[in-house]
Amino acid sequence: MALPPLNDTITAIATAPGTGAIGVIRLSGPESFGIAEQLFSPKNRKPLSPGSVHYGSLHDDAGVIDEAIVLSFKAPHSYTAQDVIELQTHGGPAVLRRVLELTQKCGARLAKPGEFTMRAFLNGRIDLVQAESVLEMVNAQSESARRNAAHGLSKALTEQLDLIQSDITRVYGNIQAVFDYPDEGVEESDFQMPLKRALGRIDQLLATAKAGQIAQKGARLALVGKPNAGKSSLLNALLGYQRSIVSNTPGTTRDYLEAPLTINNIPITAIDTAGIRETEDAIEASGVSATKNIAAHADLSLYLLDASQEPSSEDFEVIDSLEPGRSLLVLSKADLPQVWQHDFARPLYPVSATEGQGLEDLKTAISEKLLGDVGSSELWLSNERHAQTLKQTRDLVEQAIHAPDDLAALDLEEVLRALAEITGRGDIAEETLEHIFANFCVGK
Ligand SMILES: Nc1nc2c(ncn2[C@@H]2O[C@H](COP(=O)(O)OP(=O)(O)OP(=O)(O)O)[C@@H](O)[C@H]2O)c(=O)[nH]1
Ligand SMILES: [Mg+2]
Repeated sequence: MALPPLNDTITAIATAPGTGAIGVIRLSGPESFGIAEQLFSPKNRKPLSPGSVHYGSLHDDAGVIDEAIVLSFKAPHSYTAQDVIELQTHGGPAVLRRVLELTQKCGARLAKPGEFTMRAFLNGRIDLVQAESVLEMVNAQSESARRNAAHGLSKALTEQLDLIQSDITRVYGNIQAVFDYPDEGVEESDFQMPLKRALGRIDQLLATAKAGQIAQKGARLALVGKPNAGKSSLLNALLGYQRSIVSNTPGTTRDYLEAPLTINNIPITAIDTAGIRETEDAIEASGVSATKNIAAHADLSLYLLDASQEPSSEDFEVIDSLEPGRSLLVLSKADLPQVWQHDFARPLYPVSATEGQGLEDLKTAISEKLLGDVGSSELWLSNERHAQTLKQTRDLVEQAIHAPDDLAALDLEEVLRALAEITGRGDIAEETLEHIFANFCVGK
């Protein structure tokens, strides 16, 4: 599959499907102005001039379709760096479809997903990291995801990558010089130091990858424990409303149940599960097996231990099987006297779902566990492609540090290629571009 052509005129509805107050049809390419002039009659009868707003009506042979406002942008001062027209109409699906049809009739081609942004990238107006940040911004559901996307758009990540690249380029150049003048040798300060600095920068970025992914995609939080431990009550307390049935009959929750919530700006899917126990009941048994599966795949599990009940051997067994990095121990019903003591060699968070005590501390612990110690850092690596490529880059830099000059040079060539692949400044496979832009919506 080849990339779509760059020099024809594309059209798409840029606003979300459904009914809205305003809808936007966007055109990009050499015929944009010509097409708009065929369809649009400005009230003041003046020709479209970039930088000004025109009010008037859109019409076909049969008459007026709708009132419209037209924005026009001349190349290269536009989103795509081509001539761009935005037609704003009322946001009804019928009017938008009709205008879209007419732009096609006048010669525009229906845009592919992300094609406007792809043009902006291929025309050199933005780099690939910025293009991907556009997608992140459109999809951002949480404040942290939005903040990350804004950093990407403002080139904060590109600037970090540039710093890494400049150290690598410098060392690569120094090695080349030694090939030409072998007697000189590469000084420590021209080899080890810049490479170690680059490695430090890469590691700093990679340390934020998990937090970035969670900000982008959200996290799955499983509430697990024995029957009656207070899982459904804790879910309801975190949500602030009654979502899950609570009763003092052990085994109340038999199937798992998901509910969305936000904790310290992190989008979270909380999952209430069936209490873990050996059971003869086939339905409950299948719920218990689902619970174990959910806990194994969740980003974080809260294991609840009832303050008013001695933990059982089953509790200890499950706790032993939990990864400390992906679980928190919760002392539930902390308003009741605690009838047992045990040192788990890790914190136990006391919480009362009925009284509300400990909930805020638990939320803080949840967000710290999910984000690691990078919660306060400015820039997170939120894109999986960037993280994967940067991981490979890291290994190559590490290898180069310990390699003789000729092999180090080969590693560093690879590093420079990988960095260019992230920003899209080097040769980049068409399939990679297709894959990236296929995730966009049409009109972006
Ligand atoms: N005093 C007190 N009682 C609680 C608290 N949380 C839950 N309970 C009580 O403990 C019982 C069990 O609560 P649930 O939330 O249904 O427990 P569960 O873990 O979901 O139980 P299953 O669904 O059966 O696995 C109910 O009678 C709750 O009212 C709490 O914080 N304090
Ligand atoms: Mg329950």
